[in-house]
Amino acid sequence: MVKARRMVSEHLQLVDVVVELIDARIPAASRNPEIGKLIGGKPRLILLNKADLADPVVTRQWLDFFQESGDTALAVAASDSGSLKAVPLTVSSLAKPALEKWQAKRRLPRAPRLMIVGIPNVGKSTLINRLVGKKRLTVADRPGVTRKEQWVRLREDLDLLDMPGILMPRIGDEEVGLKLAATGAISDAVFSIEAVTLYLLGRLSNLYPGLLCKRFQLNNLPDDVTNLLQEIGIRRGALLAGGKVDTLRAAQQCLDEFRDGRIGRISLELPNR
Ligand SMILES: Nc1nc2c(ncn2[C@@H]2O[C@H](COP(=O)(O)OP(=O)(O)OP(=O)(O)O)[C@@H](O)[C@H]2O)c(=O)[nH]1
Ligand SMILES: [Mg+2]
Repeated sequence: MVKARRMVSEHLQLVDVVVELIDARIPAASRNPEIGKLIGGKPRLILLNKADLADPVVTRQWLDFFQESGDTALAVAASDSGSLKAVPLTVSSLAKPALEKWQAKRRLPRAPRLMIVGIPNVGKSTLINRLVGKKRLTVADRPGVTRKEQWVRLREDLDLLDMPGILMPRIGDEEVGLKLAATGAISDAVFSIEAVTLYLLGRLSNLYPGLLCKRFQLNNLPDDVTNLLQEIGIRRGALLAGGKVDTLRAAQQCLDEFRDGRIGRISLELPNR
């Protein structure tokens, strides 16, 4: 992590704009609290990625929140090129002051340079692949796949530096850790699958009870999450010999359905809460 941080600060001087990729479902937990300090006065574009999986109403609230804080933010789905249309233009406009300074000094124009930073599994490689227009980097549904940085000529008017999945948020707060585990940003080995799913079910019971009932065909929600997981296990046929619910299998199933967006478009965090 220290090495990754050093890499960011060493490359920072090479770029005009930092694109901070965060997860639209957990915009606070998926940010590194030190990012501001790390990039200093460098212009920054915040991309709320995986917006296709997040609650559009809540994403709108987050965009307003960032705008009110003086940040430039866009909601995107790196997997969908159409949603990325505004990115190059926004990067160029953020890079403009730096490029004007450059041109005044050297009398030569140059393309804006950008760097993407974000936590593991947030979609950095997917974003680059889409921007470049063809598959070039390994994308995997597993944190920590990218190991080495590399330059990518995105197009004539944009140069991009790919960085490894670098900035982990501080997981001193257990709830932050559980949110990151639920969305797949940290390895399933850190928290038990059951603990993550029970946390998730608690959150969904509060925020999206209707979606839960619909997905798992429940008339009403059981009064606690352990019972809810039992119900889900029965409905999904996650049973042990003898008919008892296999809670691990039920939990994994439920988590997979959440991560794939099958329960619905869900945001686990609201601004200012
Ligand atoms: N639904 C959805 N899935 C996405 C989106 N962006 C990325 N993914 C998926 O998220 C997973 C991780 O994407 P990567 O691009 O490998 O993430 P990364 O940030 O490069 O990950 P590391 O290299 O491990 O740090 C993959 O399964 C992608 O298909 C998105 O906008 N929407
Ligand atoms: Mg990657």
